[in-house]
Amino acid sequence: HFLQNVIQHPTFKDGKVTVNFIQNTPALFDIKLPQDRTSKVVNFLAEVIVNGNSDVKYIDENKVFRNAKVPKFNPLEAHPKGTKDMLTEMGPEKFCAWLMDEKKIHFTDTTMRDAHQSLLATRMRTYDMLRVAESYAKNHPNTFSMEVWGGATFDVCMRFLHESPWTRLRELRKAVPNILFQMLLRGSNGVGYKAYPDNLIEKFVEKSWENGVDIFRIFDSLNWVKAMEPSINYVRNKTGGIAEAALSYTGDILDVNETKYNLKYYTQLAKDLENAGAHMIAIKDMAGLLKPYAATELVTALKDTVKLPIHLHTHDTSSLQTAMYLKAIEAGVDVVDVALGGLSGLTSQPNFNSVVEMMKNQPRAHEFDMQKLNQFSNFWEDTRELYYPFESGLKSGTAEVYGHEIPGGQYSNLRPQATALGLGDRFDEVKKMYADVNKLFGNLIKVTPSSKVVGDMAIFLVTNELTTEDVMTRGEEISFPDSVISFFMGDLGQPVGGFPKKLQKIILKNKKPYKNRPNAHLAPTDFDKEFKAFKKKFQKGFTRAIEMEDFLSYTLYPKVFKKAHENYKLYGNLALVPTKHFFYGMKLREETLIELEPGKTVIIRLLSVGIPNELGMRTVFFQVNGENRFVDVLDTS
Ligand code: 3PY
Ligand code: ZN
Repeated sequence: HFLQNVIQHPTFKDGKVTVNFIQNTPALFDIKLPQDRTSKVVNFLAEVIVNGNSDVKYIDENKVFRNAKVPKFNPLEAHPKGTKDMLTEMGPEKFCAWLMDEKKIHFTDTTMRDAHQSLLATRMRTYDMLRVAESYAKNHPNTFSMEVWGGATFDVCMRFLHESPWTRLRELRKAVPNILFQMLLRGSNGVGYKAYPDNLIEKFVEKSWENGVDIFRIFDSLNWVKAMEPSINYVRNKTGGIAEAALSYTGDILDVNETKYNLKYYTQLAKDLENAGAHMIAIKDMAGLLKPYAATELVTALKDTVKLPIHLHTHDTSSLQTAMYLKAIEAGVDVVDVALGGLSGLTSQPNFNSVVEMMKNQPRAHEFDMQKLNQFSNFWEDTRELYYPFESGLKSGTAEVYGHEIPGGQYSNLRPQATALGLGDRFDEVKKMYADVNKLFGNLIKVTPSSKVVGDMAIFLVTNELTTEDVMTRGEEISFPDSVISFFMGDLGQPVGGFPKKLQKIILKNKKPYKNRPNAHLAPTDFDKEFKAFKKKFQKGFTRAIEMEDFLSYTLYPKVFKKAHENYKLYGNLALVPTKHFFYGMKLREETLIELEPGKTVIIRLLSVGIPNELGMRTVFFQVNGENRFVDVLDTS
């Protein structure tokens, strides 16, 4: 807008600009923002039509999208009772006791969180989720839980989709009041990549519960119980929800040479988490390394060790994980994580629809209306097409995962990260280096954020043509990535068995590492003072009262929040724009329907796009609810 003021100014047009032009022309800063919601959204569409959505790096002009059909449901009928109602009635302890008594296998649907995080770089928009949420809740109220929040969705939602994660949660909760909602919480790292002050995590947990989260899957990227304990306590003390503590699985317990992450290690960890107050235990197999026969051993041993329900999570990167589920179900696991067919498999979770079929007519079968469940799979299969630029490129299952151990949620991110750095053709080397770095670092639990440290180091070494031997022999001369230095300082906590001492010295040079909780080094958030300052700074752009939730988004991701806020002021609530038009703009004579609020819909039709004038401006003509409108946009190509 500033630029538009400059190029439209008579002095500029007449070519009489002097060095003091900007300084002496306050009118340039008189930025007129469109005030009404319709103008804002029209401006956004015009921008994407002319310049594209900057998040979309490649467009297939011939792509034809199918219309994803929402399975039928009755909007006037009340929601059938589900697990959320049961938790409200029973409270967490009784609810967990009920679950352990259940003979049938239960299912968590990860479609709206981990599935798209792992297949589509977390780009699934609230718009598509809300299209089916109510229908799903009414058709399949016997689903144990839906994972809809946390992990990478929190920041990606603001960063790339220009949405508020809190609004997403609230809207979904309204559409699904009957089924438990689940989130992934990175313990002391919240939904971020570093440690945060304890009282900030406490507030975050409290607000997540208030806005709709019921089950908190809490993990630590190094399986450090000390880092999970506070979050377990916050869930117990500040919410009526379920504290599900996760043991992140790595290696292979059946390998006789495995001395670190063996069965004894995991059973002890589960015991420690039970003692720390967990209501449930999750086996978090983030890379899909748990093999079928290992699952028999692990689930049986955990069932013998703790008196809590066991919830199993995996990624089907190897394509073996349905077999693994079969073994785990036979061994008595209580709940398994699955994704609706159209967003399942590969780096995502095993196929919900097929696992239900696998169990049919068996003692632990759980009845689902398969025709309906398959319609939901089809909905996601069709909707997924809209996200084609974000597909990871993995075409089939790969046994390579047992070597590199890259988590499913990281895989779909690592390739674009490597491509952006010019390593697109060298992804094989990156994967191999990932395994080498893990070995160099002493064989870590690798899950966000420790997995990011390993990934950063792998990319760094490949980019700089270095090997792990070079690190050991001439590491003094190397400036390592910040995330790696911070990790060896102790900023993510202490790994199992400690840091390799010699390497730690090489990486830290003269810095002194520490061993206590990273949070002990952080000043608590001063909510009174900081929230006040935040309100003062940001209230102006909001059309509603600013909330603690906004402050939490800002505190976790200040830069991302600021940008999202600027964007909001310019374009309003972009979560309302249909996905096709959000990512790809509109074609001539195409129409889009935007429901600004229930009962207030605008129909926008693209009439024409002018050629650039001498200043590079293009005029985009629309018909908005029958009236002509035009918007001038600077063509930046
Ligand atoms: C996340 O932390 O986002 C994960 O999905 C870890 O597996
Ligand atoms: Zn996962």
